[in-house]
Amino acid sequence: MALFSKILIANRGEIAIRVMRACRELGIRSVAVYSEADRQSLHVRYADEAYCIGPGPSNQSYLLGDRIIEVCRKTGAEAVHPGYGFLSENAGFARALREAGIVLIGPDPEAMEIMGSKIGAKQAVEKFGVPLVPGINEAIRDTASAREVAKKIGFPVLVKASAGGGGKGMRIVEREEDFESELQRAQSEALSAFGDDAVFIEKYVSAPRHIEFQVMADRHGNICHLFERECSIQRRHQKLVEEAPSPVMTPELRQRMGDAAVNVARACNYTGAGTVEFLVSGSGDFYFLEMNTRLQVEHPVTEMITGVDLVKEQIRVAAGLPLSFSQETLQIRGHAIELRVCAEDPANGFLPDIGRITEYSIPKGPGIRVDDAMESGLEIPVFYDNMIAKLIVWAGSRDEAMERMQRAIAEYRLKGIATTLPFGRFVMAHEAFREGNFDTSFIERYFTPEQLHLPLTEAEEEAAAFAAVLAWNAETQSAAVLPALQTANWQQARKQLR
Ligand code: MV4
Repeated sequence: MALFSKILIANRGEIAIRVMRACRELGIRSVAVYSEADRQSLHVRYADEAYCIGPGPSNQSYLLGDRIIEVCRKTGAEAVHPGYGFLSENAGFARALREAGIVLIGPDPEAMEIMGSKIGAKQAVEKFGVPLVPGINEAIRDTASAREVAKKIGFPVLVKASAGGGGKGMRIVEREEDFESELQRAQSEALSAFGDDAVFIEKYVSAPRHIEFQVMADRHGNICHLFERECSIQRRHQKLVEEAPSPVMTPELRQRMGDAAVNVARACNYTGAGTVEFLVSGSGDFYFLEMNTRLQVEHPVTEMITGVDLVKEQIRVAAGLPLSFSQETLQIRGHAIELRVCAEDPANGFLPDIGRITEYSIPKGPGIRVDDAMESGLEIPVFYDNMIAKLIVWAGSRDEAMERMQRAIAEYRLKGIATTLPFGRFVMAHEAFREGNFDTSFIERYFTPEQLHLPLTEAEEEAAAFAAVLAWNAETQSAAVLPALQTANWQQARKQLR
């Protein structure tokens, strides 16, 4: 069976380039779409052809499915890769593509719909024996009987919007007497945020870990999991550091959670790459939370430990080929950590920062991968999310991976805006992180802006100085200055160039 000859990438930034790189290696031509704000963007230049689809705001460009389908028709693209965000989990878009005879590189709209409703998802997976947080798996209609259930499972309980996800539309209810008012508030919030007032309740699991499993399924009945990612370092449901494998996983727990993840995929006839999210309590119990029916931002850590190119695999599966691996052939090798480099200021409540990047050069060397779409002089458009790059490291062990991440952060040169790089440095140096002893409350519990100013270690200082020399050299276009700096005192070079 042949793969596609042309794929349209309905996204921008680093993920668009990530997908186009896979296309290039597979001999598939890539079509970019872009907004007026992205004329200068690298994904436009990386693609074989590129078409402007509208003004900067997403709802006038990247979210316009009809316009994207029009570009497919015009260019003869046979398939669409939606990346993450934008239209990636939009069942209506998946249906429109199907009707237009264009392949979506992703699951069927039916699977997106089941998992798009948290209540529908819980009902579907329950039949497959997947563990769920104790609660009500249907929309609450009668407040009085819901209150009785809440009493039975015990306060605090969590009221969640069925149409929500990623923490949107969640309310903790600590005391029985607040139940009715909190429930009403949750319903009206859900209605205004999602146009759907369906809410359900769960027992509140305090200070859980967030561990998710990568799954992949083909159209021949094969479903595999590609192990877990630990994603507990989050702030307001925004992940900042992810790693694979999880430092608390045991082979026995991995087996049970992996089986559950495969069953979640089975429950919705899933095809392609997906992620099954679990909460893991302090006592090691795990519960299905939700399934994300797309490729995730943090997919590279899984690629690094398994050696599987998830985007190529998605493309193969979408073209009707079977998975190129089986559960038995998959193995975990080493350890990978990802840091999201976002344009926000950890010293100032992680407030988004905007502006132009005046200096930019990325770390290099063994075990380092940077997925970005950035160069010096580029401005970060205000319309989209503020992730500039993903810094991913791989090493043979978790300890070595943390040390490699520290070197990589030190070598990363990014000036003009505030980023989460110093925050990553804080995490890598923190004892609780180093020991693997943390949960979703890590940032709340341990982070204060003062801790961004830990003095540089000797190793960090040297790595930064070397990167500064290279960057300066590249900028002045003069290799002749390098020997001069090599003979000069390093202390001098550091002072001059940092
Ligand atoms: C929970 C929970 C505790 N108990 N459900 C947040 C995102 C959404 N996917 C579900 N979330 C949670 N659901 C019960 N029954 C705590 C969270 C939660 C959380 C989950 C994963 C990662 C970070 C989190 C941060 C705060 C709360």
